[in-house]
Amino acid sequence: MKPLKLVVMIPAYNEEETIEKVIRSVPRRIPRISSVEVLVIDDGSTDATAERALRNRVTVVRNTRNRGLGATFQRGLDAALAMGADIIVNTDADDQYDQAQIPDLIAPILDGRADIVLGSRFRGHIEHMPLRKRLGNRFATFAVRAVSGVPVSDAQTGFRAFSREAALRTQVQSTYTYTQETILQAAAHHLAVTEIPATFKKRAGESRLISSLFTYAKHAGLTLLKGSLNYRPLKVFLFIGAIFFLLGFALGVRVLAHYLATGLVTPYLPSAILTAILIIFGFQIIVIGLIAEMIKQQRAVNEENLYIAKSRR
Ligand SMILES: Nc1nc2c(ncn2[C@@H]2O[C@H](COP(=O)(O)OP(=O)(O)OP(=O)(O)O)[C@@H](O)[C@H]2O)c(=O)[nH]1
Ligand SMILES: [Mg+2]
Repeated sequence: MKPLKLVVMIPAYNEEETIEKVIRSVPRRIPRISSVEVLVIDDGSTDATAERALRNRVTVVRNTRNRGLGATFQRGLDAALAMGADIIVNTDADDQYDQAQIPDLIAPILDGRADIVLGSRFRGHIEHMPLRKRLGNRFATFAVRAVSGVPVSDAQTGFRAFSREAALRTQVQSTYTYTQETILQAAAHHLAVTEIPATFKKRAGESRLISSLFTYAKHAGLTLLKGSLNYRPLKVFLFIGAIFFLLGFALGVRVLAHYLATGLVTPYLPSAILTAILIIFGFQIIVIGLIAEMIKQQRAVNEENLYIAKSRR
C-alpha cells in the first residue's frame, strides 16, 4: 500500500497563548498514515505566534502582513500540497477543537467514502457557544444547505479534512473566510462531503475573526450570493426574470382582452405601458442569465486548467 502523508494545517493570527498546545496535541502516530506533519500559517501576527510555533517540530509559513483567514487558508492548502500531503486536516489555533479526534476525522477519506469531512459541532458536543453565535451558525448553515444542496449541519466548522483531490479542486477567493465557499465548491465539483461529530471547547480570549456578527453575516451573505451566481447563474436569473415576466403577463391579459373585445387600448394605457416595461425587463434579465451561463462554462474551463496545473506541481 502507498505510504500516506497527513499534513495538519493551523492558520493562526495572534494565538501565542495556545498555538504550542495545539501543535503538541496533534497525534503524530495514526493508523494507516505513514507520516504526520504540522504546518502553521502565521497570518502576520504581531505577537510571538510564529516564534513559539517554531519551538516545535513544525513547518511555519508566514504572511508579511495580515491577509485574512480565507487567503491564509488557501495559502495553507497550497503549501500542504507542495509538502506532498495525501490528506490535509485544518484545525484552529485557538485550541477549541480536540486534536485527538483527527483519526476519526480522516477515517472516511481513508475508507474511500469521502473527499471532505467536516467536524460538526452541532452533532457533537459544544462546551460553550454564546446564543447569538449559535443562532448565527444555525442560520448560515441553513443558507449554505439551501444554496449548495449539501446536507451539512455545521457549515462554519474549522475542523475539517480534505483529500488531496479535494484540495486540488478548492480555490478560495474570499480573503475573509473559507468555510462556506469550500462547501459550495465541493458541491459544484461533485465531491463527497460527510460529517463526524466534533467537540468544541470554550475559547480563551477574544475571537480573532468575528469582530461583529454583522460583519460576519455580510461576508457570508456575499459569499453565498457569489457562489449562486458563479455556479448556477441561469437558475438565479431565470427565477428573477420570470417574476417580472409573469407580473407583466398577468397585467397584460386584461389589456389584451379589452383590446380584442373593443379594438381599444386607451382606457388601459398605463397598464399597457407597465406591461411592456415588465416584460422587456424580465426578458433582459433572462438574457443576462444566458450570458452568465456562458461565463460559468468559461469558469469551469479555467478551473479545470488550474486543477491540471496544480496536479503537475
Ligand atoms: N489567518 C488568519 N487566521 C485568523 C484570522 N482571524 C482568525 N484567524 C484564525 O482562524 C481561527 C478561527 O478564528 P476564531 O477567532 O477562533 O473564530 P471562531 O472560532 O469562528 O470564533 P470563536 O468561537 O469566537 O473562537 C483561529 O485559528 C484564528 O487564529 C485572520 O485574520 N487570519
Ligand atoms: Mg475559535
